[in-house]
Amino acid sequence: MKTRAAVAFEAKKPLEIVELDLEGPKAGEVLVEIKATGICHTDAYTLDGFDSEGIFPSVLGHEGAGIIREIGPGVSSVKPGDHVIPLYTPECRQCKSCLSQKTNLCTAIRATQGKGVMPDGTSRFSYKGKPVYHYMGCSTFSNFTVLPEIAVAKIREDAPFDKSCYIGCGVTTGVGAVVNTAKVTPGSNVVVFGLGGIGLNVIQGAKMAGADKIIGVDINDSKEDWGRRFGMTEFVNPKKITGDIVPHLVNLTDGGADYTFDCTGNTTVMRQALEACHRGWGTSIIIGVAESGKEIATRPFQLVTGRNWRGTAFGGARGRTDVPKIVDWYMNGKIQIDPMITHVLKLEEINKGFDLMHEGKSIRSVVVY
Ligand code: NAD
Ligand code: AHE
Ligand code: ZN
Repeated sequence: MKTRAAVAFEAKKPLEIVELDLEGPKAGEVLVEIKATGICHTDAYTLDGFDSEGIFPSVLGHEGAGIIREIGPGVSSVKPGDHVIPLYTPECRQCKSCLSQKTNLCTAIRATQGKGVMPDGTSRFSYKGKPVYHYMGCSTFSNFTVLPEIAVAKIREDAPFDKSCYIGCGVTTGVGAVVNTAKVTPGSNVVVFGLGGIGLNVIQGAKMAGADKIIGVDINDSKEDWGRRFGMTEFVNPKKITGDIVPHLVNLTDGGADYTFDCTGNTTVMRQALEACHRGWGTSIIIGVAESGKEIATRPFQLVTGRNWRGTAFGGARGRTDVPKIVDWYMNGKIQIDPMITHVLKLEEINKGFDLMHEGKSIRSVVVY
């Protein structure tokens, strides 16, 4: 079949809207009609050539929602007509990682996913007879996409696609980092670095978890109002304070934060986030994805004296199990999504979504097919 898609032909070039050929689902795979997709900073990072797994030409996008239109042989957990959210972190429930119950990082198809192909080693997308690669196993910047059955979460049918797509990455990552990874306890002091599409969800997760102080840190002053809307109690612009941000935050939190979250992808910020943690128990969670080749550093003494440094992917969520619950949280009003979707675009306008993100003018842009 044919599908309209925004293709990344080369790094650092705008996406091009073209008609691709799409092969139907093979055994264990499903064809999904994508109804809406968010644009996450990770898409921009890959398009900008910062991803060590970046492959071109490819169909980016990993924050979508849609409807199953066809199933391949052997598929039993979903059927045509089901509403689904594609999962870049699948849940096979059979691999060592899934069975361990210690991580959400299913390994069933991770190797082929990182190479831009389906589990059989081939791409379903092509353009003028040449393969176009998948991205993060999702490729939601295409109106139709093929996914392994283990990489879709079936969700309730009354959830609007143009909002629920955000649960495919940003919402789950931010809220999940708080509740699944950090397990923030009531009364905690929390510092969130980077108040974008992820950081604001960390803030709303921290508020939900009953955190006391929720301090937001961003170099863009316009993010202060955004943070306060979701529960931030104090705002710090590191460019506007005198001296170093770390002692400033340590002072604000009576000796250091119980939990800090990096939602910037900047390795200098990651160090600040760790060092702003309380001696003896503070935990810093890395969410941001750093550019290829970048490394983190700190004095080992920071860890010797009891600070913990951890990371999280997809908020520690087990997709097929947890995503439908997060959709319920949204539908029941436990978490907010609507105000964070600042821009709704047509596929033809997708590059504008990247520009708005880089200019700091959007929280989330959503493309509706
Ligand atoms: P975004 O562009 O919406 O937000 C980033 C925010 O960080 C902006 O508000 C920006 O002003 C702020 N910022 C940038 N540099 C800063 C600095 N030095 N100090 C303080 N604030 C700074 O991006 P997003 O979609 O929220 O994504 C944030 C990060 O999370 C990205 O690195 C993205 O790749 C990553 N991410 C990781 C996961 C995961 O599973 N681990 C999932 C989604 C996104
Ligand atoms: N491909 C990169 C790593 C990118 C990365 O860490 N991705 C996160 C999700 S970001 C979503 O917006 C993730 O899920 N990581 C775990 C995994 O298995 O990829 C690189 O450095 O090569
Ligand atoms: Zn993402």
